[in-house]
Amino acid sequence: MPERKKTREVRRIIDKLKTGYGKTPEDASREELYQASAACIRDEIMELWVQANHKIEAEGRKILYYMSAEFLMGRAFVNNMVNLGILDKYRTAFDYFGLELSEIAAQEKDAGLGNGGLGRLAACFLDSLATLKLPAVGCGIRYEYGLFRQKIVDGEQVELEDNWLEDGCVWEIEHPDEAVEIHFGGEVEENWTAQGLQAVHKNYSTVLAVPYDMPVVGYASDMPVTLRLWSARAVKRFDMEYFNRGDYLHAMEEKELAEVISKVLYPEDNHEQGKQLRLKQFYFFTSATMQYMVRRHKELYGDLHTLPDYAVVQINDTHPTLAIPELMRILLDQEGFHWDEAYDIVSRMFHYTNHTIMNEALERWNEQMFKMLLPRIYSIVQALNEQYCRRLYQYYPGDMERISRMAIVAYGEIRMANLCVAVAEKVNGVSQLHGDILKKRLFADTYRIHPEKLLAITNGITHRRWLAVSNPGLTALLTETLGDGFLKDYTQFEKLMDHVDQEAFLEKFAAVKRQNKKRLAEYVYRTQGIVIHEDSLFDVQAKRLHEYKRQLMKCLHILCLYDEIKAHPDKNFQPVTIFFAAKASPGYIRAKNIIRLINAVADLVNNDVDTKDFLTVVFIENYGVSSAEFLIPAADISEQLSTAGLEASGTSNMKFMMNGAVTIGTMDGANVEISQRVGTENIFIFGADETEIERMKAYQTYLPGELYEKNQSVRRAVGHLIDGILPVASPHQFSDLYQSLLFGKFGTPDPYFVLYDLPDYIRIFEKALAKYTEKPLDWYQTAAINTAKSGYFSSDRTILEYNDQIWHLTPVE
Ligand code: 26W
Repeated sequence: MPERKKTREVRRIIDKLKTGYGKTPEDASREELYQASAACIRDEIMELWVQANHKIEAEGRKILYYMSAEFLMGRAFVNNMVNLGILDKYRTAFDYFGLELSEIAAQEKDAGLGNGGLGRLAACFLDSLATLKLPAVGCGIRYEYGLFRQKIVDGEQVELEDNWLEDGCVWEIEHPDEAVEIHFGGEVEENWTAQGLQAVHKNYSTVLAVPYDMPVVGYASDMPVTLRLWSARAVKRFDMEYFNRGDYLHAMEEKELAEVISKVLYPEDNHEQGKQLRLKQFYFFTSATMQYMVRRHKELYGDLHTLPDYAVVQINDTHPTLAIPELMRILLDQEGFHWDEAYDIVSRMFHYTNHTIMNEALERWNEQMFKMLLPRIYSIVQALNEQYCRRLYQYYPGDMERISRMAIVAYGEIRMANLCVAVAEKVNGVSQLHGDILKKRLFADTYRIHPEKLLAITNGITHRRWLAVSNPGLTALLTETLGDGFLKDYTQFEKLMDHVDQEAFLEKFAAVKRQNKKRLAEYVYRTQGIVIHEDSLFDVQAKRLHEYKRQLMKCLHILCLYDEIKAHPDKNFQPVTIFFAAKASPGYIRAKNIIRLINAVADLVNNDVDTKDFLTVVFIENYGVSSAEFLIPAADISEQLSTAGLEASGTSNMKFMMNGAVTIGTMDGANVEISQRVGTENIFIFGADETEIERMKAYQTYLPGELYEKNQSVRRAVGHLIDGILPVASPHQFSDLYQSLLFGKFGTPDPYFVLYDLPDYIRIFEKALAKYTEKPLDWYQTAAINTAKSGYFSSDRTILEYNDQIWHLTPVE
């Protein structure tokens, strides 16, 4: 038995258990041990947090308001310990109690307050802001329910509630004293006064916004930033008048109606529905944030004319756009500013990041609904629109078509991207290719007038969470090889290039990968009861389910492999395990059917005696930050299959690369930049590029029917969708997918070009597989080069670029 020392951490945890839970370590549950130790860690953070905020205020620093409808934070426990540099101390403490750190960490529920890339990016940014000591506050909604939990039942996705606050959240601090009022509905009365036209908002209903603050600790930094999430609360918790009359239901009604606003995250990604409750959510948190920003500035500096010197707002996609007219409203109606004066302030504070060019994702609100719900904001948006169109007329005299295309309000709709582009000082895309597409397509009309407004800042990921927390094995190897400087300084990843020619190093690199594959296999067995071959090649596609991401193409590829193996029953193939992890939006019928297909394909190949030794397909349930932490470090191949031009950046591509997976991908989003950095010999690029796709669209030269006729293996694979070979109850289950590939919709062929790219994908996969099988050392060299070149994709680099080009904050030392 090793000697067990009663360290400072052990004593603190015992103390917390006693004071907080009335328990001793012997009778405490794991949940209570988690709560108590998290509370100890929180105490350490509080010291830093209080000091940092004090310093920012005392020194009069400019701060960033990073506004986002989503923050996909995941768990904070291990991440906080890594960033504070106290992980080993607590590991030793858990040793003392005879517990594994991972068991305790698993007690925490993921903060899953986001759908996918956009929400996770916001979380990575906060880590980097804190690490770089830039003063910032993330502002969003404290959804009571995060993104649904996913179960697969009989091959189909079933959505369960994600009650992440069930056991409370140790990291958040409620500030009821800082609650603000949010006003909905009613009408606007305009009166002429000595000061000019005054708008008065009347007969509105009020909801309270109560802030909850969470510290986000940076790596080796004494300056945590704040994540401020707003929760909706009724003004009257309970209507006594109704209650006294015995009308109990009515007494609760108002409360329920108010609190539904922050009840649940919309499970939509890259698809906008224009629902009224969603508009309420967005006005709710933008209004609360603007009121908070104005109040804070007045308290600290008195005069609102200096606001742009002390505050800058980044709008994460269009969801927080209402912050713009809301700040106008506050300045005009509450602070007595004239329009021009107010506009001058507002026009110097906002910057907008676009994350998608998909038409169906662009936010537009029905004008009537908008006017009913937000009458005062509506009149301000109208005025902004008039001013903007008048300005446009000077640049494009008489070109009414172009002006109505650029207008904020037109055809009974309010277009949020146009509002952002009209008012924001900078508008950025999230990869170089995406930035180019914004300039030449989506915002081309603006680019011609204001070329300096548009820029591209390539996304990044925090290498603390996506390496130090999720891949301790590789982190240890890098630390042993390079020292631990790379955790703070992303440029040091590059030093790994000096080692990628050494066989001994590559052996160690491979051993780490094997270890991570073993860990994933255990996870899959523990959570889903599935046994996988640990020494097969691990091929992973993990991302939201969307047609443009082409999980369907990967399914067809598996069916091709299946046919190939069946055709050669005596041949030996390299065993491959193919992992899918994806949530589909509950209303996205075709996406859900693709999940059904993946599971049918899995049933087919996993149970066929000829194929099951060579081919395994696994659908990982409930993809989220925590499952990604198991999945990504174990991948040999990273699948990035989007139709060129449609994935704005992608960020999982960066996470996989950093963890030593080799990418198979199209020339899309940040894949382009990954390929430039690793060199074409260290990535497997396939398929049509963006120009080729555009050409096919313009000249209508994509003829899937012909490709289908020409290519025998493609024909066979596509045929399997309807030939009854797949084990599903209805023979028509996948007819819709079959139709979509061959005939598209309304006479336009499949806009995702699946059958166009499939043959090239089959070819490149074979090439990758051959390298893995025949030249393992070369393979691991390629994998290590991917890690070595991944420093550029640290969100530290991204944040430094935002700061240089947009925010101009100074670090707090
Ligand atoms: C429901 C409406 C809606 C529309 C768009 C919800 C969410 C969105 C997001 C903008 C979708 C999204 O997450 N986009 C992804 O953003 C990532 C971070 O920049 C990029 O890496 C991905 O390529 C992009 O799809």
